[in-house]
Amino acid sequence: MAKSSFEYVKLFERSDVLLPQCWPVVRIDGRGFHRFSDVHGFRKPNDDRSLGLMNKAATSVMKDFKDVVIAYGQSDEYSFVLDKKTNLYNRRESKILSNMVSLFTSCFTFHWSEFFPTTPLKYAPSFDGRVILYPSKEVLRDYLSWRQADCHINNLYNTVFWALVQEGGLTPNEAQVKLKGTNAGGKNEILFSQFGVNYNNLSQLYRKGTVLMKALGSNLCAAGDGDKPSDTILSLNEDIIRDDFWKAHPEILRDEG
Ligand code: DGT
Ligand code: MG
Ligand code: MG
Ligand code: MG
Repeated sequence: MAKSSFEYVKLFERSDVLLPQCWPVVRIDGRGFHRFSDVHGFRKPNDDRSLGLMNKAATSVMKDFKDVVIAYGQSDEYSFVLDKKTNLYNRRESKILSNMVSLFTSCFTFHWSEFFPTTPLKYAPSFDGRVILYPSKEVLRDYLSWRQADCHINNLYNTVFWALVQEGGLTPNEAQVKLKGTNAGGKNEILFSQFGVNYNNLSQLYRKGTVLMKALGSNLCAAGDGDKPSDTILSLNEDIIRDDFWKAHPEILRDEG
């Protein structure tokens, strides 16, 4: 068939093929979730319903996009690490990114009422997304460590902050002033001496975030429900900063050639 005289417009498109030999990481983050969490009455500092819904949406994304080798989530964000050799959409960045963000967002909305049965959605949530390429296992691990350290820092702050406000009777402003300049030890001390809370005994879900990985015949508890074993996604709340996790799962970032 002859080409139309309009075909030339395709020349205006640009290639956005991701570099080879690198691990693509897709990170999505809730847009304006400060407001979204307020409007929908999220519990402070952590709401198990929203964390559960985030994990559900991420699990769905991982089941659909089989080249995701590991995912890490906390708060309103999730990072999906694709296999270094992925050929998903011929490594076209905008195809990969837009499809993953779109599926995540629709799953978040689709499963909303399972996690928030008594809270109707008041407006349509959305997520931003970016792709970052990491050229080595070391930098990729540092990326994931950065996100998990962020989870810990924010969670410790939020846990003390809301204890001071909800149980200590301080105004948000007073709590902020009290915490200004305190280090981790200082915050732990306030939690322990004033509220009898040992931070290290709080749920790992809050302190460590969530790691999703493929089951690979493992008999650990699975997030899957009646799926083929190959489809089963494991949900863990482990430390991924130290070497132990990566020594136990060398297959995740296998790096031959
Ligand atoms: P953005 O990402 O630039 O569009 O703006 P935000 O507002 O989404 O900011 P971000 O992503 O830095 O921070 C996440 C917000 O989501 C933060 O204000 C706290 C809120 N959030 C996330 N998870 C929870 C939760 O479990 N409980 C409550 N109360 N809030 C949460
Ligand atoms: Mg953001
Ligand atoms: Mg956000
Ligand atoms: Mg965020």
